[in-house]
Order: sequence, then C-alpha cells, then structure tokens
Amino acid sequence: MVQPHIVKSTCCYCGTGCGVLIHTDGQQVLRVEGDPAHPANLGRLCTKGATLHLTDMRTGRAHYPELRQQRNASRQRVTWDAALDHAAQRFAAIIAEHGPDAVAFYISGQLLTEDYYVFNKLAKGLIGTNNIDTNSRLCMSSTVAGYKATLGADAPPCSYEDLALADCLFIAGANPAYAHPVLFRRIEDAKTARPDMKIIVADPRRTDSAELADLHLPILPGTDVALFHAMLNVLVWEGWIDEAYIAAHTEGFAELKRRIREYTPRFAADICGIKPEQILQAAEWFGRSPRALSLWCMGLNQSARGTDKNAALIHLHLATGKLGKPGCGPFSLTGQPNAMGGREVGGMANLLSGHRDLANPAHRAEVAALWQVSEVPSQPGKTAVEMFEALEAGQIKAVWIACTNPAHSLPDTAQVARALQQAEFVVVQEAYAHTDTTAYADLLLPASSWAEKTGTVTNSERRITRLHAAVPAPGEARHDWQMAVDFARRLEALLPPRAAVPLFPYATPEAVFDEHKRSTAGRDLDISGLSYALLDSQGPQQWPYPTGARTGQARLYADGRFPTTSGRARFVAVDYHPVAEKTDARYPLHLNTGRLRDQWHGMSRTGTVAQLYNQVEEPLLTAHPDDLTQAKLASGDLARVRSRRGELLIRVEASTRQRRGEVFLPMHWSGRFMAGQGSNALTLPKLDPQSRQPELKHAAIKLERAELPWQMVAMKQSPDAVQLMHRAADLLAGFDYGSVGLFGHDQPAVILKLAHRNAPSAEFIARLDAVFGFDDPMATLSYRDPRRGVEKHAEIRLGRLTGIRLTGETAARDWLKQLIAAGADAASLRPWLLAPLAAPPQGQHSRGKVICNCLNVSADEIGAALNQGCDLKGLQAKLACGTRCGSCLPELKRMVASTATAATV
Ligand SMILES: Nc1nc2c(c(=O)[nH]1)N[C@H]1C(S)=C(S)[C@@H](COP(=O)(O)OP(=O)(O)OC[C@H]3O[C@@H](n4cnc5c(=O)[nH]c(N)nc54)[C@H](O)[C@@H]3O)O[C@H]1N2
Ligand SMILES: Nc1nc2c(c(=O)[nH]1)N[C@H]1C(S)=C(S)[C@@H](COP(=O)(O)OP(=O)(O)OC[C@H]3O[C@@H](n4cnc5c(=O)[nH]c(N)nc54)[C@H](O)[C@@H]3O)O[C@H]1N2
Ligand code: SF4
Ligand SMILES: [Mo]
Repeated sequence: MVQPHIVKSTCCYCGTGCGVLIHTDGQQVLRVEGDPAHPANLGRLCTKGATLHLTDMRTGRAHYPELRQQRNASRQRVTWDAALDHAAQRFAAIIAEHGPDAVAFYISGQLLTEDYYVFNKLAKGLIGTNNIDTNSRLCMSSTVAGYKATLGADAPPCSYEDLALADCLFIAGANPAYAHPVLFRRIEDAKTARPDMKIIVADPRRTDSAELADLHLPILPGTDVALFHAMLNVLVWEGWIDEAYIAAHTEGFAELKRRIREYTPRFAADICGIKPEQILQAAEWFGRSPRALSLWCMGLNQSARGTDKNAALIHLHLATGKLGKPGCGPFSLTGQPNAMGGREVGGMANLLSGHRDLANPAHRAEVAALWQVSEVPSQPGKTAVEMFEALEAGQIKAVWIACTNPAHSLPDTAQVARALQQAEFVVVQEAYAHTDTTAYADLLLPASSWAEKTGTVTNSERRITRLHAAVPAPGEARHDWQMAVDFARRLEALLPPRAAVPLFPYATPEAVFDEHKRSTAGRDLDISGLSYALLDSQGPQQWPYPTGARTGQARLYADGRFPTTSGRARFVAVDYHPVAEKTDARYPLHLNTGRLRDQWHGMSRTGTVAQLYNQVEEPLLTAHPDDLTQAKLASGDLARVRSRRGELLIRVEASTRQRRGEVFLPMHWSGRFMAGQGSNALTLPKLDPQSRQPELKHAAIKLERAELPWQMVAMKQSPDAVQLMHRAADLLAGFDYGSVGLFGHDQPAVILKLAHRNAPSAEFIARLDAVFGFDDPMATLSYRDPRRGVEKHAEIRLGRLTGIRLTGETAARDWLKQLIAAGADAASLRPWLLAPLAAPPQGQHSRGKVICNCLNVSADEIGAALNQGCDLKGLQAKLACGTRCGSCLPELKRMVASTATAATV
C-alpha cells in the first residue's frame, strides 16, 4: 500500500477544464478537491467535479476484452492478443476486398490528445482513409467552421480572465449555470464585483443563466441569425461600429451591410418573437460598452445553420473592433474536456494534424512528409451522421468506436441501431461495460478512464493541462492510445507497406505528444515550445507556445492580423433560415434538448452517484402549463411524445420558464436508464451544409396523454446499489414507461419506476423481487388488496426499513424514499405498512427535494428558513447551503426571489 498522496489531473467532464487534486492511496481515489493553482478554476469544482471520487470506478466497468465469434452469439472473454489479432485480420480483410473507405473510426472529444493523435494517424496515415470523425461533430464543428470562415483559423481568441473584465457579456445559446458551472461562478463574481456589467442571455428558455441576466431575449428557436443581424443593423445605424477597425482589418463588410439592411429591429422582432426594444437594448449595451464578450455553445452550434449563427455573432465583434483586447471577443465554450485537443490533432473527417485542412494539397503534403508516408488521402471522410448512414447502406463495413456512445447520442437512434446491426464488424473501446453501444459490439475493448490515464487535454481557453494517473485501471483495461497503437502495429504488418519507417514507434504517451507538438511548428497553434516537463514545472499553458516562448498567449489577434490569405478577418453575408423541421398541425410542438446541471451525457459515470439525482430524479419533459392543459395533461402525468422518427413515454413537468409551443427534454437518459431510447428517438439527422453538424436542438413533436393504469415503484438501500441499479435496468425492457436511478446521500439506494397498459405477470413480479432481494419471507412484510390491485411489500432488515415495492398506489413514494435513505426504524411503520392507506400517515411528509447536494440541505429546510425572513446570506449562515461548490446558488436565489414576490403579493 502506498502512502496517501496527491496527484494532479483535470475533471473529466466539461470543457472548463478544471484542475483537480486527486487524493489517493495508489489503489483508490479517496477524495478530490479543486486545484487552487489551476488557472481555470482556482480551486473550485461544481457538483459533478466535486463528486468524482463517488463515481463508481469499479462496478459495471469493462474488465476484459470480449469477442462475439458468430452473429447473434454472446461475447466471450478473450486474451488481448486474440482480440487485437482478430481485429487486425478483420480490418485487413475488409480493406483488401473493399478498399480503405470500407472501414471507419468514430471517436470522442473525451479522449486525450495523445489518444486522438494515434487514431488519426492510424486512419489517415496507415489505412489511408479519412473516415475518422468524432462526437465533436455533434458539438463544436459549427464553431470550427464559423471561426475559420470569419477569423481564418479554429482558435477561440479569449481567456477566462476576460469574464471578469467585460462590461457587456452576451450569452447566446448557452446555459453555463448548468453546463459550465465553474465559469458561471466567475460570471456571478464579476457581476457582484461590478453590478454595472450588463449581461444579456439569448435563449428560448428562461434558464438559470438567464435569471442572472439584465436582459433575457427569449427568442424563438433557431432565429439567432435574425437577432444578430438586427443587432448589427442597429450598431451601423447608430454609428456604434468601429469604421477604422473595419477598414484596416476586415473584408466583406459592404456586402454584409447590404444584406442586413432589411433586418430592422421591427422585422427581426417578428421573426424572433421578441420586442424591437429588446433588440435595441441588446445592441446598445453591446455597442456602447467599451468591452463586450460573447459566450455561446450548443444553442448556436446544434443547428442546420450552425455555421451561419457562429459567423453572424462573430460579425458583431469584428464590426465594433471588440476583439483581441482584454474583456472582448467571441468566446465559444467548448463542450467536452478535450474537443479542443481533437481539433488540434485534426481528428475529424475534413481536418489534418496541426489545424491543417484536408482540402489543401500543400497541407496534405506536409502531413505526409511528417509521417513519412507517400500520401494522405484527399477524399473527405464521412462525418458522424453520414458515417452511420454509410454503415447502414453497407458502404462502410466495419466501425471502430472509442469513448462515445452513438447509439444514444446521435440523432435518430432508430437509424443508428439499424446501422450497428447491419455492420459486419463493430469494435467498441469503452470504460463501462453496459452502454447502449456496447450492446452492439462484436469486440469490446476495456478502456482505462479518468484518474487512470496519463496525457494532455486542452480546455476552452486553449490551455493545455497534463494529467497524471492516480490509480491502476481495473482488470485488464488498457489505455486508449495503447490499444490504438497495438492494433495499428498488427494492421501495419498485414497491409501493403505505406511508410519508410514504423508508423507507431511510441512506447509512452509522451512520445506521441512530442510528435504532435512537432507537427504544430509554424502553425497558428504552434506548441513546439511545450513539453511534459514544462507543463509539470510551469503548470498548464495556453497555446500558441512556440519554441523559445516563455509564456503562452492569453489573447489572439491583438494586432488585428488574421490567419487568412489576405491577413484580414472576413464578414460573411449569411442569411437567416428557419429550423429544418417546422411545427405543423400534426406535430404542433417544438422540441428542444440539452443538459441538466448534474448529469453528464449518457450517465455512464454521473448515473452512479446518488446525489447527482437530487436535482432531477427521472427523465422529465418540461412544457408550458397551457400546452399541458391543451394536451389534457397535468404536471406529473405520463405522456406519449411522438416525432416523425420515433416515440417516447415520459413524465411531464409544467414550467412557465418554457415558452408556449416549446418543450424541453434532457439528453441524458437513454435505454439504459429508461424504457425507450431517450431524446434522440425523436430528433432528426438534418445537417448544417458547411459543418455537417446535426440539428439536435430542433424537432417537431406532439404530446398525448398516456393511459397507463398499472404503476409500480421499487426502492432499496444497498451497499451494492450501483450493481443493483444495473440489474434493475434489465427489467425495463418491454414496459411502456420506466426509469431507474439512485437516491440518498451517504447510503445510496436504487429506485425503479414502472408503468404499463396492463398488469405484468406474476412471473415478472417474482423476477423483480429476486433482483431486489425482496423474496426472503423472513425479511419482508406484505399487505395486499387484490381487489384494488394494491400491494405494499416491504423489506425490513435489523429493524430498519431497507426496501419497498409499491404496486397500484404510489402516493407515499417520496415519504418512503426518505425513510429508506435515512434507514428509518420499521416498528413504527408497521401499522401503515399493513393498512389500506396509500398516502403517508397524517402529519408525515417528505422533507422535499435536496437542493444543496454538498451539504444535504432540502427544500423544506430552506423554505422554513425563508419563512423566518432569511435572505440568501441568511440561508447560507443558517443552513450552510450553497457555501461549498455553489452550483445550487441560482436555485437558492430563485427560491429567495419567489418568497419575496409571494410576500409582496
Ligand atoms: N452538466 C453538464 N454539463 C455539460 C455537459 C453535460 O452533459 N452535463 N456536456 C458538455 C458538452 S459536451 C457540451 S456541448 C456543453 C453544452 O452546453 P450548452 O450548450 O450550454 O448546453 P445545452 O443545454 O445543450 O444548450 C444550451 C441552451 O441552448 C438553448 N437553445 C436551444 N435552441 C436554441 C436556439 O435556437 N437559439 C438559442 N440562442 N438558444 C437555443 C437551450 O434552451 C439551452 O438552454 O455542455 C458541457 N457541459
Ligand atoms: N438530443 C441531443 N443529443 C445530443 C446532444 C444534445 O444536446 N441533444 N449533444 C451532443 C453533444 S454536444 C455531445 S458532445 C454528445 C455526447 O455524447 P457521447 O459521446 O455519446 O456521450 P458520453 O456519454 O459522454 O459518452 C462517452 C463514453 O465514453 C466512455 N468513457 C469514459 N471515459 C473513457 C475513456 O477514457 N476511454 C474510453 N474508451 N471510454 C471512456 C463513457 O463510459 C461513455 O459511455 O451528445 C450529443 N447528442
Ligand atoms: S465546471 Fe464542473 S464539470 Fe466542468 S470541469 Fe469544472 S468541475 Fe468539471
Ligand atoms: Mo458536446
């Protein structure tokens, strides 16, 4: 056993890229804390980062390679040699018969830069196909295309410190309160320090980010280009543009000016569904503030016009010269922790290493020379959605998927399922064994994951951090770069020779990093001056960092010179186009999808932490109360949601923060955590013509009441809660409605909810009881009323209520949930358990939802303090809520505000 010590790494979730200090004994992660020395977070972490040590890093992990020898057979454990030999032979045979473009790689912005670099070289350098794309296609590709179209290179020009320096902050299509919480804490601090700072949020929903804003623009979905054009129109009209900057450093303004002439505030207000005065106000604050910074994310990118939306926003900065200066600039928020690194190594179907372009013959020649191969292929590869279409069509025969879960996250998952079924050979390189995609794997390769890996990542502000491994990977899991190298070497031996030298000579990730950094020399992102040693001794650095540099660069384009052929930035005369799938009489509601604060994508990791279900315990579709009424629904009811592609049964929740006609569905729950396929059963594979990014934010749906008379809930506290949850998930199949998750704080417990058209068989109930361990007559107590179809089946161990199954009536669910979490004494519950009463006994109720995850403070406790006249500071002093990670601060502020309003009514 090694002495407890601290290892430096980063949080594996969002692109904020917070530094973490991992406390470890060399075997386990004991706890994590924010790294006070890391410039991204200065010691802070959000709810997700702060609970990293609670994520289950053992249960449910993939431990050994598994191979399916024959179609429809189950996978069997094999040795690494057998697994990789088999993979190399299958790939070599397919390439020999059908050519290099018959294979493809679909990788991830959550891989480390070194992993990414090897995969890219494997596809483009060794196999000779550009069929390598990543989930960043669903995420940042519109930003890449937007930056390149306007500024000439894919480089976010700003730094996090600009958040504190801006006089006007324009947040468009982003919800950093949920998606980049530590940055949102910095924004809150800036607003507190300088209340005159103006914050504008453009988002169809009134999000927690919008609550902080001085001006919320609840625009109609997809209308951003009209909004930005109208703001530019006002800037021009009022003379708030910087003519000298435009003349000296840009081109194309005259044409854009003609284009935006018709976008008057009145004209655009109609398109956007807001008031002309709101547009005037936004333009005034943007134009008259000395320093304006814009932040954006998926609300702009995940659109069939994502590139245009990016360009139209960047125009506002170019026209006002608000770029390249402290507190100024267009600043895309990167979604995944290393989408930036992936872009740097060119790990996409249309990019090449070192921000080079596939379409450029000189760039191709440079990369071929670097790798010492005869050529790199010129034909662009298939991008994410197109790759799975080609797989279904049989054009692509084999796919290698690493660190992403496309069966859940790509649009139109029914199509993805068909593609994966159709494929001849599917390899999935995954950390967790049971994802929606591993179900389709012919070969499952177990990957090491957070806290186990060594390498580098780049965050939203171009800052590269080195990650150190703290603990060993479980079982036989290997590092992603290692698996790619071991496979590549085998394949290299089977393919006709392409290179004069061995292509994959790396023994360490550092060797990969050193080759990558050499490939950037002389490019805009030049990091030839960096090394692992320097990153260790000097800490994380921003690029560029060329040879001889002493520091990285905080801001780009300070001199007004841009990496375009003319050296000038470009205005692009884009037009506004509405969303691809409009609502109509059959599908009258607009579906918007996105993130919750405490879950991460497909939940393979966050879904194992009980506290992270406190904010939202099950998948909920949020809609305006009037839309629910119209569909004969009320908050809490179960509804059927249909689009032209698929359907879903889900519980609805009313909220006036939602515009009428628009509903919101979190993207997180998939077939592993709910019955059905999750949000992408509904979305459409409509792509932006330039970035090829799918329009994941906009689809047309209809909502109907679901009549599911049979309802059941099963809950159980268990030291093996995560394992039980995975087994309970297998019970969801075949049910109309179902969800599974965790609850509790110190003692996690599992909750399974089911509803169906009719009662399931007695065999099913027996199976469920066996899974939950409710089949021990010595430890269970039952009340049954067959006439009403009501049953209470409680598990009591050592005198405590440890589990329950309620059938027919589930009104006492929340109250019982709390008793189970607290390990309540069962004796006093006996009368209730053995009585027909469905609701909690008189005077008993649940303590309400937990609001502060870190300190376990509930809504009721906060409500009581508010009734005693507490304000935010009072709450913090009395209950300590919101004083640890701060992620619940927006929610606390809302509670304070609504108490204050109620008091004045
Ligand atoms: N908690 C959490 N944080 C995450 C992630 C996570 O899974 N969980 N994932 C990370 C990743 S990969 C990403 S890409 C980021 C995403 O971060 P964000 O983009 O900030 O998050 P989303 O919720 O996807 O979408 C942001 C907002 O866009 C709005 N929106 C929808 N349509 C439009 C539109 O047409 N115009 C405008 N202006 N707004 C619109 C939505 O209402 C939503 O509030 O989050 C990162 N951070
Ligand atoms: N409807 C809708 N769909 C969306 C979005 C949306 O807003 N709405 N957003 C889109 C966006 S922006 C994104 S980024 C995608 C994200 O979608 P995905 O990439 O599918 O999301 P994750 O669940 O993060 O998948 C990462 C997988 O890698 C595994 N993993 C973790 N660490 C490692 C590791 O070190 N190595 C390996 N090999 N595996 C590992 C995890 O267990 C997990 O299964 O979803 C997209 N889909
Ligand atoms: S903001 Fe939260 S999720 Fe994002 S990197 Fe920091 S701790 Fe992780
Ligand atoms: Mo993303």
